[in-house]
Amino acid sequence: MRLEGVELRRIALPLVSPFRTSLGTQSERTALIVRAVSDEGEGWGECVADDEPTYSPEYLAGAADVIRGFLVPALAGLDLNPASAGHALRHLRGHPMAKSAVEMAVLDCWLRARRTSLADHLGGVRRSVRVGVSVGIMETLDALLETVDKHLTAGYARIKLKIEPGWDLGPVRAVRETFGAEVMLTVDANTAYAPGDARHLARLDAYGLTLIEQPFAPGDLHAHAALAARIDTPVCLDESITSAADAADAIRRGACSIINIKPGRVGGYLEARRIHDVAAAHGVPVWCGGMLETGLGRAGNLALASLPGFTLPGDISATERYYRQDITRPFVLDDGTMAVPADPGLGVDTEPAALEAVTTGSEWIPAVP
Ligand code: SMG
Ligand code: MG
Repeated sequence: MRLEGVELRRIALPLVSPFRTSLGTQSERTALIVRAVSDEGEGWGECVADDEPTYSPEYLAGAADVIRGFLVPALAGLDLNPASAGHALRHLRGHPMAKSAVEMAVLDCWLRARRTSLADHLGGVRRSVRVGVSVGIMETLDALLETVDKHLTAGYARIKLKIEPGWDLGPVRAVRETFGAEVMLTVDANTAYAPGDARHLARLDAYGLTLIEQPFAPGDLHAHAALAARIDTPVCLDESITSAADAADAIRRGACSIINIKPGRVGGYLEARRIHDVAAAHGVPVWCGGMLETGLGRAGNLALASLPGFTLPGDISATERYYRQDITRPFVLDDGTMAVPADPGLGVDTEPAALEAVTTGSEWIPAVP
């Protein structure tokens, strides 16, 4: 398969409600949508970088620049398949979200031409996956309880609470006491704590959490290992893990016993599968994280979450939890699960009018070395 070029679209999708984490508040999802055009057809990808380099060092304008200046030229003229595309980008350091977006579009294109679904290509074993919802930091406990109630009533299989200093023990206690011991509950700090907060975080042990996600800075595996040794709640890493090598290192050092896998953060679906394989070899459960994806990323993430090691519900919620109008068909919740797309490639199409309506800019990047 030969790449002819890539159409890069910038989109802005309003969120149904603002999403506050320890990193800041988001009220719309801006993203880059990649359409790869080849001699065998086209494929779609999505870049999950944010406007600002807060969650990770990448940001959308930078990702567009890297895609235009380095990634598309590196793929030009090659005989492309999933393995050769990854190989051709390996010498370019960093920029996993930009790489993931391009790989996703190439993979979708290649799989559509071969009538194979992404789930089958990755080795998925489930037709539907259990999913959870990530609940942002709220103004009041009442607002939090009302939101959690709505999601539990909808049937979500797990609730994740965003936490930060000043919004941790109280909200967790309130949710546990209100909704009972059976609710699968986790917390995500997005690096908001310092190693000296370990004693405070250990108090979360009282609430039977399934995991605590990324309390400390991405590079501080030592602090995560020290916390893991001190508390009963399993420590899960998100921001710290950007490759299968990182995963192996973190597991070996005792810094986590669970891993959140996001294709964008780790450079694509193929590296995501490698992390799954490394974790499985160590008996470490994984789950699929979310970056407020459009339907394109949601489709791909459902395929990834159908792999056998994804034993915990992921941050893959129904479309209506994020957007009134997505750029694909809506994804719906069914008894705490979502269906894994079975059609070729991502198994979902963009809806041209919906995509056009949220496009704020576009460019054509011809594949020339
Ligand atoms: O897509 O449902 C979703 C959002 C899940 O909480 C979520 N993502 O750290 O796991 C995480 C956050 C990252 C995005 S907010 C900066
Ligand atoms: Mg996280």
